[in-house]
Parts: sequence; structure tokens; C-alpha cells
Amino acid sequence: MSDNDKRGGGNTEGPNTGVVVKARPKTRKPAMYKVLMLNDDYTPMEFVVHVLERFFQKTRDEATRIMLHVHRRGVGVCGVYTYEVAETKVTQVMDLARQNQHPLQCTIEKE
Ligand code: TYC
Repeated sequence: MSDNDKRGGGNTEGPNTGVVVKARPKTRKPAMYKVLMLNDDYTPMEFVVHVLERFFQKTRDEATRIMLHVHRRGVGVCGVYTYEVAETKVTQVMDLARQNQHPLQCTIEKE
């Protein structure tokens, strides 16, 4: 017998013996949530722009565009995040708004 013939030591396992099948553990992409900003008649535009820059990493131009969209349309998307991050953003926005006595409202919506 050659060395090749001996390898496997008597294959009685059927056709898949020695076939490596990569493990593919079941994974799920996390659900994503939109953080929405709502319009009101009292929160200063500048405050909304500041919030968008500070908590949503928007440039001044992006923040101004989003703020004006909310001002005109009533609601707008600040960003899309996993649930915990989205919740944290809402809390941060609402806390700062309350501290400054602005009625600004922010909420999350599943994508
Ligand atoms: N409508 C507000 C005003 O005229 C500005 C504003 C914009 C308020 C967006 C809230 O989410 C908001 N001062």
C-alpha cells in the first residue's frame, strides 16, 4: 500500500467524510430605529441646530437643513441607530430641552 492509500484508515463514512463545512452561526442584523424631531412653535431654531450638531454629529449646514425641514413639514429624521443608541439620543435631547425650558419633542420609530 502507498502512503496515500493508508490515509483515512478505511473510509466507511460515506461521501461527505473529510468535507469541511464552515459553521454559519445564525446572526441577525440589529433592528434600526429612526430618531424623529417634532416641530413646535416655541423652541428657537438656533437651539434645534445646536442639538443636531451636538448629539447627531451634523455639520451646521446639515443641521440647518434638517431643522428647516422639521419647521416646515412638522417632523424630520435626525439619524438612524440601534435601539439603545436611539433611546440615549432622545434622552439627551429631551434633557437639554427641559433644562433650557424648551418644549422640543423627540421620539423614536422602528425603521
Ligand atoms: N418652529 C420653531 C420656530 O419657529 C423652530 C423649530 C424647528 C422648533 C424644529 C422645533 O424641531 C423643531 N422657532
